[in-house]
Amino acid sequence: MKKCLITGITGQDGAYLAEFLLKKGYQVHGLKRRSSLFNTDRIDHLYQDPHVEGRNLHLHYGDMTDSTNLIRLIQEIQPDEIYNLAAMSHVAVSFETPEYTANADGIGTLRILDAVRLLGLEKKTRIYQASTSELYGKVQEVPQSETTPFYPRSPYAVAKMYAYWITVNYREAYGMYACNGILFNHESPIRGETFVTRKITRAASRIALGLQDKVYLGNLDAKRDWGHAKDYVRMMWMILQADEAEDWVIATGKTTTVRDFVKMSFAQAGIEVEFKGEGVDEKGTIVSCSNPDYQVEIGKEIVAVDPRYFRPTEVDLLIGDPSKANNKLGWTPKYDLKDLVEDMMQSDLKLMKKDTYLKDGGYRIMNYFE
Ligand code: NDP
Ligand code: GDR
Repeated sequence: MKKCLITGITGQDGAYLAEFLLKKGYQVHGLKRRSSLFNTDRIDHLYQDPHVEGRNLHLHYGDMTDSTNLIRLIQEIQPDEIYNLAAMSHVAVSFETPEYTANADGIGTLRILDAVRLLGLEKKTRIYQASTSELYGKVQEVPQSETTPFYPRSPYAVAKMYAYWITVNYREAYGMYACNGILFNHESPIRGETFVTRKITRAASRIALGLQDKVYLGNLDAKRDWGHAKDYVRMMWMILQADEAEDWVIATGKTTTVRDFVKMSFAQAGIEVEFKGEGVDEKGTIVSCSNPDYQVEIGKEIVAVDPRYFRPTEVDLLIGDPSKANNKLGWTPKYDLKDLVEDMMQSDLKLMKKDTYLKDGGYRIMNYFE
């Protein structure tokens, strides 16, 4: 039985990857942080009672900023594969916490690589590093591939750039099987609520259900290559099964503006939204609603721009070229953007409906929409 360690198992990708690897028959070990509240929502359905013999999911307390913890865990587990997914992954927040982001996302990766080397596991343990399309930053070339130069535009991207190169360096210096997956944005119903896609699908659901009036967004012109997280975690595993350790771009090859993502999301609820105005004065209003379940007001302004969501330096356009992964590993995504939006909207409409029951029952509902 193969053993793997997933850092960031409580995050979006960690949860899907854990499920995927358990189905493949792996013994899965996950690193979770101590938190004052339960933080395992995304993997609770995979939980196995620790009193039961022969379980395959094991959670360990730890942190990417704690070398001794990582060394001890890797020594105990002796993993065949490590998926290093843990990171302070929010680009805007990295401008607020640059030093911590460098420590967790940059030096954290070094800690994993060096633990494997120190423990003499260079020939046994394969390492996947969660690299990102944010490395491309300011547009140098379109579409972006494995050979496109990097130009990071945030403390997050700069930290991930260190992580990218230290992974390449340990591969070349010590012959380790260590790979970067340069993944473009991937989303899902369990995407963190403060990333733009989930913020939009939650808001569209809440507005349709009469729980929220409006959503404030930042740069509506930003273009992203959005895929489904389920397709991308499959590729993480495929990367570590390849004969040679290499770096790979994973993307859909299509790009869409934030504005169009808003329209597509509302359309899933039968609501047509039109945008008018320029820059910070741009507004989105409801033009029509074909779904009798939703009592929305035609002409109501439901999207506005709030400059506080603008970033000091922005990444305007991301569009990936996944040809290498298509040709060499046979990877193609199963979900397109329409499927993704449908999946997220169906899930959020169901989830937000719970709040209507709470509201009707007199309970105060959460009203924090960062
Ligand atoms: P999430 O933000 O959903 O999850 C991040 C995970 O890292 C969580 O489990 C979080 O724990 C954990 N974590 C954060 N800081 C630490 C720390 N100091 N020590 C230990 N664990 C920590 O991210 P995603 O699942 O979306 O992304 C996974 C990885 O892939 C990240 O490295 C991200 O930067 C990268 N990436 C993501 C892309 C995307 O579009 N989703 C695209 C390209 C790269 P907790 O739950 O306690 O907060
Ligand atoms: P990104 O994702 O920065 O690409 O990083 P995010 O969803 O945060 O932003 C995408 C684009 O939308 C614009 N935007 C807004 N973003 C947020 N969060 N909130 C808003 O209100 C808003 N309005 C407009 C942003 O300016 C940006 O242009 C994600 C993360 O998962 C990273 O960890 C990962 O490395 C990259 O994707 C690939």
